[in-house]
Amino acid sequence: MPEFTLPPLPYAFNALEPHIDARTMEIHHDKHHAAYVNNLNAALKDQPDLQSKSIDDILKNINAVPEGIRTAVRNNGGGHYNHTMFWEIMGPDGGAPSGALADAINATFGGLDQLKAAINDAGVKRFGSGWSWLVKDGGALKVISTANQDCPLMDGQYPVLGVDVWEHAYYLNYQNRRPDYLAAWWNTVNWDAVAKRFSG
Ligand code: MN3
Repeated sequence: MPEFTLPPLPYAFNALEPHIDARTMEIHHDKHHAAYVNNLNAALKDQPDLQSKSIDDILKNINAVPEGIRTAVRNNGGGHYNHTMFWEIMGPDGGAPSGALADAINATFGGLDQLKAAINDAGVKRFGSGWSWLVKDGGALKVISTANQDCPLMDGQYPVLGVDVWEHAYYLNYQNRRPDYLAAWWNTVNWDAVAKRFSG
């Protein structure tokens, strides 16, 4: 049967230092993300129809998942998708938004600094665990946050960029200082990858 698999991290564990430390990246990818993949496969073990779908399609139609496994698929399927995106939109080379993405950020938020402030604010205000996102909602860009591993795809929105604000994403380096982690995190954003998601 087809199974979901843990994608390899597209750079070394220490590639995002000093902003995100190697040990955090190793645990986050090899333990946390791996567990979401394993638990998703376990939840879908008797569901050949769902096994043959993409994770995107499963999340977009989360209410079509049988009730008995829906919470497990929501949490672990969301966790799989969200982390796959998270690794993709980070990288050691940084850069800045350009082209159509930069234009849309300027038109919607007034500039990159304002977008960062909105994402950071949504991330700081997310009580407990979750994510802060830049999403496409119809034709519009919006900043939202979600709880747990909920994914914007579940609400018909497309995640252009998202930052994990679970403590496991930052606790070793930043302890309880989520605002400091969020401020540093922007140094790790791979804007070319974000632009691909924006135009895709
Ligand atoms: Mn995480």
